[in-house]
Amino acid sequence: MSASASEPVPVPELPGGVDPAWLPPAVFRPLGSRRTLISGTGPLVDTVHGEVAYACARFGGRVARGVRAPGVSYDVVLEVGEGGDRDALGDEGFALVRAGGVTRVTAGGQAGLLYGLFHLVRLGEAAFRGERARETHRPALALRMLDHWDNVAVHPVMGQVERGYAGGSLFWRDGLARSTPEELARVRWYGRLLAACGVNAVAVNNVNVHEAEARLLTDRVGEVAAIADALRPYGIRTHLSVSFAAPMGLGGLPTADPLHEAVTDWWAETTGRVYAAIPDFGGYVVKADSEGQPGPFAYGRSHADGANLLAGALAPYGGTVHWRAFVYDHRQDWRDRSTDRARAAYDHFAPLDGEFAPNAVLQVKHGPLDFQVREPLSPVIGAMPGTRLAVEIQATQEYTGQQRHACWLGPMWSEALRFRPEGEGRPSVGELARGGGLVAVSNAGDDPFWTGHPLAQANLYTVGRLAWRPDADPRAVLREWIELSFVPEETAGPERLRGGLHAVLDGSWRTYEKYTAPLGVGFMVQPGHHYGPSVDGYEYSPWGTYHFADRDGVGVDRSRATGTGFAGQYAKPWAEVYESPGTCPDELLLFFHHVPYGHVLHSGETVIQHIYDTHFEGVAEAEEARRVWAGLVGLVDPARHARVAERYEEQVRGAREWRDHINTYFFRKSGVPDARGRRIH
Ligand code: GCW
Repeated sequence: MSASASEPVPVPELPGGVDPAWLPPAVFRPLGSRRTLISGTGPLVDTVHGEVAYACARFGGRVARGVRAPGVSYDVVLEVGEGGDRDALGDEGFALVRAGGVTRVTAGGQAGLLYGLFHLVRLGEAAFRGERARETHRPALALRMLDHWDNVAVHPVMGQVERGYAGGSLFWRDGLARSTPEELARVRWYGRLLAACGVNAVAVNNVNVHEAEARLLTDRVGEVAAIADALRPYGIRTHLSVSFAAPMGLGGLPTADPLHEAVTDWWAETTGRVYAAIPDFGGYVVKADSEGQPGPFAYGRSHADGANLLAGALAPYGGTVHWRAFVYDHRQDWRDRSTDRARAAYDHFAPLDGEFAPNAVLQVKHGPLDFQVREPLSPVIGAMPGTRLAVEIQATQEYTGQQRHACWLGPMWSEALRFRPEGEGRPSVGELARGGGLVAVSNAGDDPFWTGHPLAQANLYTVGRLAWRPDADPRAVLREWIELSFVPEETAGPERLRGGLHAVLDGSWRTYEKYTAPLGVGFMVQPGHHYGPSVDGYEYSPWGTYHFADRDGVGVDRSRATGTGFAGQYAKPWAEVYESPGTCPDELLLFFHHVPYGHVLHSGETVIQHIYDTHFEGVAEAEEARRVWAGLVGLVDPARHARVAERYEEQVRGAREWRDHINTYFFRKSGVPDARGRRIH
């Protein structure tokens, strides 16, 4: 499982041509040019030892393990603490202090030492200057997870990675687990990147479980074990998505009824075998009764019955089931105005509060619909105080430009995590997620830049850092990412480089919002692949995502008074804020209300003029970002620069297409001309 005690675990070699992302060797110079003493035992301490040895080999420093050599002084001490420290810091926390010329990281446990090491890397020279009063760091959320929607075999429609925009899977290739030394080194490198931003769990296969994925649970579990071996040195536990119907498909039982004894037994035995192969296995992720996946409804059982079945099988081993709340009717009749997809998760799950087992986590998408560029918070998150909740966000940019457009989602996720479902003075979403954690759908793949668009690496990094501290300032997180990835050492023009990167990324989410579907109404994308505009693409479809535009107005009436009643799923004050167009925030107006084009927003503009203005602005901002990026040539690694430059061409083209579709559509519907007389087609 791991190297024997006190042996450094070597840093994996980055396969040729692969971008080092936020761990270019130069970030290790400050640490690697000093003398470090490491004390503590265990596999993650061995990893830390390997990291420091790697840094020292490059930059001339020295590392010793265990006891201080007589007469030698150290600049850095990395130690796993004893007694009180352990309790106060938890396994993943650490304290940092600098006194008398020594920088000391005291961790509560092995994992804390790993996070303390990467904290020093982030601080760079600043970690080794002057004095520093003792500060403690502990993750706010115990579970910081990435879900991979990776198919084992290439799916005829979804390809190797469902909603993947970064090439193939890091774990699977054409039906098999990746297994060459180079491929496994890449998986380890992925684990290294994740540990450096604080992620500690990965689910390795798609929640839509096809035949090949299903068998990972049984006869193919060895392939999962090999991935787990590669991720373990970086403190990452491996999880598996499973099919609720596995007892039938794999076990040959006539039923998957969660209350049937044979089914319980099958899960217990199967889970025992998984743990025999992977002793620190994290648990299961389940998409049940959702978009065609099997689930407990077929047996007249509740989702608590379903989740508790798997929780029961995992409990003896300390595993967790992540049960997704993404349950809705995807065969809706668009003529049926009584059904509202936004209501579905709350309607299904809120009544089950308190019924889930202690090791069951309900995994809730942050918005009530589906990862649109703008949604209100899912009302489920404030409504289940007796349930462990995980908040699910989407790093893969399914609806936010598919990693062809630069769209840094930090501010959006931060807004969701800082939102207070019961108003001021009550807990934030970040606090409510303490029981379950933060889960992001990964945006990484086997692309040389990991994420297709090199700037999309910022999203992956931000996931980990916000999971560690949900109330962190997202811009500070972006700054960290920029410093590590682009300015690890004094380069020519670092200020211009920093400024340019902030200029193109800080506001990129709002830019994307401006040129796509307006005022929270969502979708308007091309069906199936979801890239590019198609205003009515989903309007007469069974998917429940409508905008109801006609000649008079647009938007979905979700008020209690006259609409679907969705606004009533919120606690006060939000139920009242969202209920009326007079108090509803502009950016969510069309999510909650159907209003005439002449409706005046809080901004003072009419809805129709807002649509025109934001679409022209959004394109101008995309063009400006392309120009700023072009000006950074020579300051950025040429391959990265070229890839991003190429993506900006597509972003500007795409933004113009969005602008022209949306503006023309609403001009034709409303007949209202642009007050500024610009050309609308
Ligand atoms: O956003 C939708 C995607 C599906 C995905 C589903 C889900 C994995 O279009 O591709 O399926 O959400 O979250 O389960």
